[in-house]
Amino acid sequence: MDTRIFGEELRKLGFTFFSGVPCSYLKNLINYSINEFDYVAAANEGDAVAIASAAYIGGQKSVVLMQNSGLTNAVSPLTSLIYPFRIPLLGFVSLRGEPGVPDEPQHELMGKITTNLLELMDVEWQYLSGDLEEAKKQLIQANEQISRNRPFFFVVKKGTFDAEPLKKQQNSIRSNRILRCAHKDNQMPARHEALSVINSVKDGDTIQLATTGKTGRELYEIEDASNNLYMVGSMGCVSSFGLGLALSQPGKNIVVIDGDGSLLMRMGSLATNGYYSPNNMIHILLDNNAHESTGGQSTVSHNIDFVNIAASCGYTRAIHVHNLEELKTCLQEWKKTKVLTFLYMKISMQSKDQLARPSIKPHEVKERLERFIKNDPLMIKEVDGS
Ligand SMILES: Cc1ncc(C[n+]2csc(CCOP(=O)(O)OP(=O)(O)O)c2C)c(N)n1
Repeated sequence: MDTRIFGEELRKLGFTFFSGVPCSYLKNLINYSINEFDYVAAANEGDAVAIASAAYIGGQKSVVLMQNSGLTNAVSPLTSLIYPFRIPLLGFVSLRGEPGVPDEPQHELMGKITTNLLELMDVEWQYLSGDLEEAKKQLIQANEQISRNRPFFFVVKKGTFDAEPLKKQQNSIRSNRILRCAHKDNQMPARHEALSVINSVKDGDTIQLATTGKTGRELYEIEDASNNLYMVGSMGCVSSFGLGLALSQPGKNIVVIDGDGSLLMRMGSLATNGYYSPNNMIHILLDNNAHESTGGQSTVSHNIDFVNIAASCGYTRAIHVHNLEELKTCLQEWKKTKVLTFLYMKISMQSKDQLARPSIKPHEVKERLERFIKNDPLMIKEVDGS
């Protein structure tokens, strides 16, 4: 079918934000998205789901594009981000390895299980018709599903889209401007002390995103606020989620609070964040060299120079903070200077024995955050306590 006409149908239905990883079967639709829409080139398909999910919460109807082999990379955020938070993404997943169609051996199994996998993940799907008029009708059905807050994926067979040449892409070269490495002893505060400082600096335009595990639980205990989001699942996706929110909500200050285990799980996200460089995002890594939330098992972060890695990925500022006072100063500076900033802090491994878990459900956290973003009067009531 004509890729441009199909793309314009997507626009008419309000889909404006795209993220994904290319596949040759989807090449023409991906080229069109890059040429005509806001498109974020993710390092992997799971990051794309997190980026697009946040852009949706930020007010842009969002689309993810991926090869079916990449669906496996996206299983964690599809099952533990968009499902519990009820985020309605529109997806296009190619069907490499379609049974009966000759293809490479690495696609054979995935070709057989793609649609089953979507069903297992409670994602409604259809094969996308190659007939434009039929496909337009399918899009309308998909959009109805999205408006009911449910995700919908199209499975795309070979040759569905007509050729769409990629226009010349404007590549941005980002370079680090401020790099401050460790130069004195670290204070090694507890995580909750660092979180209390971060929380004390927030203002009415701040959105705080806390990574999976005890980081979210401790932030919740310090203060459960409408402008907080606790990732709970989709470990490693918090900064990709921050990127999607920062790009879709440039007027908000996005504070991403990460852990070493989480960041190591999806370190490709640093490259994507650095490339798109949203000025309104600060990424704070609290490194206790451990998966503390699951029993304190060591990570492999002991050897990693995260500050230099963030700098070389294009974070404008990458700073090692040695103590809580520096943490506060750097956060305040970021609010004034507003450039993509990475703060690294070593923390000790200690937390309360009886740590609460958010009693508010993930989808309620999302709905509350959406109201905060839209500055809904209902929200103002919640903040007032009235
Ligand atoms: C994909 C995935 N793998 C494993 C887990 C289990 N898990 C939850 S929190 C956590 C540890 C996170 O480590 P880190 O980011 O360093 O934070 P810390 O617990 O030290 O605060 C793990 C392994 C998970 N939720 N998701």
